[in-house]
Amino acid sequence: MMGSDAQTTPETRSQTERPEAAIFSGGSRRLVVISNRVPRGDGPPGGLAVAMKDALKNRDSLWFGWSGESPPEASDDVLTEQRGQTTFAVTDISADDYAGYYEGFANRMLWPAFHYRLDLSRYTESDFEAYARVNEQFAERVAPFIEPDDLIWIHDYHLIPLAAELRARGVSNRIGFFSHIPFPSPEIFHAIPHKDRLIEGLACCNLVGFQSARDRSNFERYVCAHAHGFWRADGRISVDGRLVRSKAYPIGIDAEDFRQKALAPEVAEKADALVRAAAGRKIMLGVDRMDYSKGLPERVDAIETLFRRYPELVGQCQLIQVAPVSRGGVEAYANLRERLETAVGHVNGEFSTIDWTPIRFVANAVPREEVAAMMRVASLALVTPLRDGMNLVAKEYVAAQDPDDPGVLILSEFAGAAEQLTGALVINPHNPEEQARAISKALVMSRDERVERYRENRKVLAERDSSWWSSSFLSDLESASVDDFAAELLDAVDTVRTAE
Ligand code: GDG
Repeated sequence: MMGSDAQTTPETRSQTERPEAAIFSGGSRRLVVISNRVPRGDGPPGGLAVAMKDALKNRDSLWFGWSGESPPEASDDVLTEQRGQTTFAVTDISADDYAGYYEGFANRMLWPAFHYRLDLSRYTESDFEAYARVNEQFAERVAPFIEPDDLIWIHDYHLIPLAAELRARGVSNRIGFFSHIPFPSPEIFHAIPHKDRLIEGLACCNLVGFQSARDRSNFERYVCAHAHGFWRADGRISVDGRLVRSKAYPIGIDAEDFRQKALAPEVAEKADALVRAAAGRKIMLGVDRMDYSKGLPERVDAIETLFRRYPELVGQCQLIQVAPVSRGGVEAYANLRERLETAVGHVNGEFSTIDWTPIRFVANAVPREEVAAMMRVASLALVTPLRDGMNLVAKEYVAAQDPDDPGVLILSEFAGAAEQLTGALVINPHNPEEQARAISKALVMSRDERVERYRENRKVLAERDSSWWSSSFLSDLESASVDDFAAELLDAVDTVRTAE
């Protein structure tokens, strides 16, 4: 159903009744974060936990998500644990639901489709039912914890319908959603089964955040062309009688913290060992989850092309590719591993000498400090996904560099990071010749040019760090009701003018 500008939804009504409170609230509201995974007390903090660090600092918060347990029969219990000012609340998902929701609809259907790989998308009705059911269960279980003034921030493609489920349960708080992965072009999105449920979920949010301007534009174009949405004068989109603001918030890192990691004494030893093992050869580095979106076979093709086109480089440089296996339960990932190992074996078989192999391939995760050490000593990094929401490796590589003698970042134009890191050598990963040319250029690039490119990238890292990311998202979410208040005033003025 197409919505009208003046339509007041239950949540906008309750917010506009007390606009002063919203204007003067000053960011002290409790934050409710909802994501598939919740940081664990033991173990190192995952990517999302690191990115959320500043958002959680000095404020009360609740972080809700999956416990990591999937027994055959899951109860609807929610276990809580207080750590500092944050309450972690977790719930089980039954084994069948987990298979359908996480491995099924989220990772066999949505992940490939959102990364432009409809050819790899696999749909079953029972997967979607499990996905919908888990979103309903999450809403049912988290709703009792939500207090009237809380800001709610939902993360990622596992939980797209969640906002609609919360609204259906009377939750009228401000809800924000952030998509860590790309939002595909309208033609691709249109092909996704149950796309209307996904759009409904996003439309139930006050704010929807994307990694890049391209993703935001794809979302808005889809909604306006296929879901009866329309742009309002205030920049928001009206869809199904709801108002949603969408905006790009490219996720950042704590660059200084990563630089310190790369400089730590125990890391320096690792770095020295790597340099010694390289015996004067330049190190090219790739660090990626083993995922078909990361352009790994294409990267191996480019290395083969490199040594064919530039035979003088044979024996002079080596690719260290770290690619820890992920999502082992999904077939496309097992196929990728096989394809990759064959391709690496082929290149190594073709070009290796007694004391040199072109590609060192590591399919296991490497400790974070070692990743930092490798980044510090690598002459170039290959970050060449076929599609990527952002790609944090690109940013980490820049952060780890020696400012006086930095390495070169080779970056796919299809990573969200390419909109920001203009000092990189930007390439099309589908073209092995272009990738090989960029590598050869990086290997001989003058120190002046490397420093200049590094400074350009480093500036972006400093200006758009993880703290900027979370605070700008939350401050826009916080002012959502102010937007509604202003919009209602404008509508009221229009009504008076029309009456006159
Ligand atoms: C999603 C989006 C978006 C990798 N191998 C090892 C290791 N890593 C670390 C990297 C980096 C992280 O994992 C990967 O982050 P990415 O951003 O590259 O990719 P996704 O996992 O696909 O993340 C992505 C991100 O969400 C955030 O919004 O940027 O676009 O797809 O930090 O360093 N870390 C360790 N050992 C490894 O072997 N310790």
